[in-house]
Amino acid sequence: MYILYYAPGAASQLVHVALLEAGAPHRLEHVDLEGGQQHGAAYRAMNPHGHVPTLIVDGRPQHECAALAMLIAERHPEAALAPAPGAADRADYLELMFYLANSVQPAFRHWFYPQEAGGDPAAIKNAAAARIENAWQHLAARLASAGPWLLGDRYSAVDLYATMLMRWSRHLPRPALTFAPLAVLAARVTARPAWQRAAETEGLPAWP
Ligand SMILES: N[C@@H](CCC(=O)N[C@@H](CS)C(=O)NCC(=O)O)C(=O)O
Repeated sequence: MYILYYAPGAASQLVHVALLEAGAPHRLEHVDLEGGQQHGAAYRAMNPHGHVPTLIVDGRPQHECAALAMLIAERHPEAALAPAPGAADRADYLELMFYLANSVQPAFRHWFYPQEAGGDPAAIKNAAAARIENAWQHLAARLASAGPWLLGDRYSAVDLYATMLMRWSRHLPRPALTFAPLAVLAARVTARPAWQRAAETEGLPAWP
């Protein structure tokens, strides 16, 4: 039994949907981010970064949403959330997971928490929005040439991760859904039962 510490629509959503896709038994524990629960001693003892998600795996707290999605894919191969090592599309899978984790999600962190970066918050947000828009261009071009999924003909954790991040852009100057191939991808991913159930459980407003 996994235990997922989550907040609605936060980075924990990737892990929540991956657990549902895998049919993995889990319990949810809500973390009150607005109330600052993530900074309290009890939560920090599990996650010294003060972030969600935290996933308890075999009794141990683990962090980082991308790593957790990859771990779930590895522990539940029957869910087919990732190409197996040695598969032809394994390199693309790793590349895209790390691209989203290293280049795209950190730009969102700058957008939502510009004070962490130091300097002028407006300038930091502008730069973050430009980086995010650039990522949408890159992913949309990829889908246009080799869709319908980001790995081509198979759904994977990459689509899930990208869709969670696309949702985060809904109030940015250039939301992901203004790129037609990304809107198609979001529609496909959000139609899946796992996404729908997670969104309902987390109480998320309809999107897209
Ligand atoms: N690198 C972490 C970042 C997670 C993250 O930024 N979580 C946000 C919510 S999306 C959070 O916990 N924010 C509360 C805070 O920073 O106080 C991950 O990918 O899991």
